[in-house]
Amino acid sequence: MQEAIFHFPTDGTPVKCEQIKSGHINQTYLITTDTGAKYILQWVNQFVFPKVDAIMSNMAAISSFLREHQSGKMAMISYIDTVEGKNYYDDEHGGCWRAYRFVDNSICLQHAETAEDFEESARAFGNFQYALNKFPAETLEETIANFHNTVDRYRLFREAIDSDCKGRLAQVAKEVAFVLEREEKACHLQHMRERGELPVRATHNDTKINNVLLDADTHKALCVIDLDTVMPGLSVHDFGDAIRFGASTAAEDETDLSRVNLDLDFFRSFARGFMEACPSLTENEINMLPMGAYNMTIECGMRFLTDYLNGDVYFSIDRESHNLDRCRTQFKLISDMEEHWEEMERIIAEEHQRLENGVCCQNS
Ligand code: GN1
Ligand code: MG
Repeated sequence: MQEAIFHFPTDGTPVKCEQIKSGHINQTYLITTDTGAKYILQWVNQFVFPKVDAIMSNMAAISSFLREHQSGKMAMISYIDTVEGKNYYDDEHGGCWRAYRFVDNSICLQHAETAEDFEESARAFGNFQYALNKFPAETLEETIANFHNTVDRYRLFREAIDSDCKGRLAQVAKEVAFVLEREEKACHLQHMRERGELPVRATHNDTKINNVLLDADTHKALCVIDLDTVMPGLSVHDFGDAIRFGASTAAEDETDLSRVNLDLDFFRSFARGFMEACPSLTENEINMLPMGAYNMTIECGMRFLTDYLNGDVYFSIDRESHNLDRCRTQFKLISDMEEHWEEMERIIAEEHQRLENGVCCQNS
């Protein structure tokens, strides 16, 4: 890391480096120089992201599109070129590094403390989605193949069950059955996508609240970050992943499952912010927002369980049962969603209606 930062042109000499503990894949550091300038330096996990060039070129295409088409609504992170003139530094020991200037006075929340903050993050992701409405999604590379293809996630899950390489299968029979029983509903959106019933768009695909930077004083969104998984996808997945993470009443790795529920007020706040900021959503997309939340939650739980069976090779862990704990919170959320399904649908319908009424009033 010390070697890596010196490949980037910084204002002053780097004197301090602190790790930012956020995210399960890459490693992120805050670097401060002797002049007080701050930078974010990131090590990219090439096991997860073997196509670093594809990530960087997707990002370049999106930034230039947004610069041209968006009237300065939201900033974009722009990476700094290395002193060698490349957009990342390859340390030749299997590590890729990139850097950007720290966004002044910004904060990144690990969970929303208020419904207002959550709604603001929804507006940020909704804006991002709307700004990319006319972007030719098919020109983006898939940085991770079949990332949110739930049918393929089931295939990988079954492979992990069949090989049971760590001998952990017997211990998770209940969780395995939970996933298998819900296959049809879990794959519903993928099937709609294949039938052309949902538009394939340029989407973010990792819409946790900690992927939005907020102004430290006003809590207004400044920009959306972590664009590694921007690729062709479904807007309902962007909605759903944010709900999965942000509308849960407990942390993703909470072990006391009685504390894990879907907060319906947060669900409403996010739906309001997202729909308001993204008027390009089609009727089908709006109707499928609850399904987006269901889909991302079961898929993510299945991914944690798959990784647990595979011996924790994908998500970083702090304890042996970490991925198992994470998968259990997702399944608890799913049970809660099943119980409140009609309410979730009603909230979306109400928020949609509210928006339509608002638009009518503005037009008349
Ligand atoms: C990973 O690293 P992070 O926290 O941004 C994962 C997401 C999961 C998330 C679960 C590339 O994101 O898909 O939803 O963990 N990212 C990748 O918290 O797999
Ligand atoms: Mg991420």
